[in-house]
Amino acid sequence: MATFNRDQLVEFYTRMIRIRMVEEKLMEVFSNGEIPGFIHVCIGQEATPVAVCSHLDATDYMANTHRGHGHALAKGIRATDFMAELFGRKNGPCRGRSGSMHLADPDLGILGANGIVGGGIPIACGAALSAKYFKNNRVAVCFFGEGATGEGTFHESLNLAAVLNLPVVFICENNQWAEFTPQTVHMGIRDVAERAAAYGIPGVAIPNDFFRIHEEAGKSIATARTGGGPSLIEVQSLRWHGHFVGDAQKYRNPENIETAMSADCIADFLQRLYADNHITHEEAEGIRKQVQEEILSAVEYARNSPLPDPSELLEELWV
Ligand SMILES: Cc1ncc(C[n+]2csc(CCOP(=O)(O)OP(=O)(O)O)c2C)c(N)n1
Repeated sequence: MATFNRDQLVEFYTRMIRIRMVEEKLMEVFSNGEIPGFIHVCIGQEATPVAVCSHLDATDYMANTHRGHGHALAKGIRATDFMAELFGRKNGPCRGRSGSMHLADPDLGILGANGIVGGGIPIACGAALSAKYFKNNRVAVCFFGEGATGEGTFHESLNLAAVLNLPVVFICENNQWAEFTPQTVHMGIRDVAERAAAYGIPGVAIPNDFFRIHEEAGKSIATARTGGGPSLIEVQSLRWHGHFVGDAQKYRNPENIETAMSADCIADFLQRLYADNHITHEEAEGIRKQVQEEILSAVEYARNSPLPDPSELLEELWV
């Protein structure tokens, strides 16, 4: 922590708490029927997108998953644009067509969330290949779950990234559940990071701790940017909520949920800030209130935004 000043630490906290509070609000408005489609929240996993994306520029690339709200917010999407898109409104970055699971914003390097498990991994490699070809100093990061690492696309992508020495960092957010299946049932190893060895690239498994993630992501991204090639970082956590909002989790032991919620990456981060006198309880509460107001006004903005006109449906459709 010694390497960070107070303003940086406050900014990291603000970004993490923004993700959490956006998702808490989304759970509410989704349950009211205000948002179409499905939503998958990343509550309990906020440290990863914030720590990783703090090393990226807007011109760097990011591909992510169906559990992608945190990644998009961490990569820099504004709360108003984000909400407009999730509410299916015309002024969202995808003109209301993406919803939660396919949110993209190329101006911010957000190549797209993906409803296809593992679908973002080769897309990140493609972006990294373009960065290498054009020598523009950009890197690509790719977020995915441990379930995605059983897909062929994960293995093909890591192999290709390794042999082409691409500037890409693979970030596995291992929350130990793939829909309704625990990791122990579909995988013969505990640390996904071991899979990196099969492709001759570095792989590391770390806990859901902001400072550790920041450190590892910093090293991997710097290596990728300076021509050192790809690497894999696995962050081990435990999913707090159901697979999607509305999932009653009948398949899951309540003790497993309690264990998940007892390890909170944001609370841990804040405790360390308190312990080192970087922030007071009042200041932290002030940040929460400020973020809450920002989110409430983003929701109002989205509610008051226009719906797309059905006559535009086939515009920008390429087949
Ligand atoms: C190619 C593909 N296979 C199966 C599914 C169904 N599916 C949706 S999410 C999911 C589990 C994903 O688990 P993981 O990759 O660990 O991500 P998490 O949901 O835990 O973030 C599955 C199997 C899908 N959407 N796409």
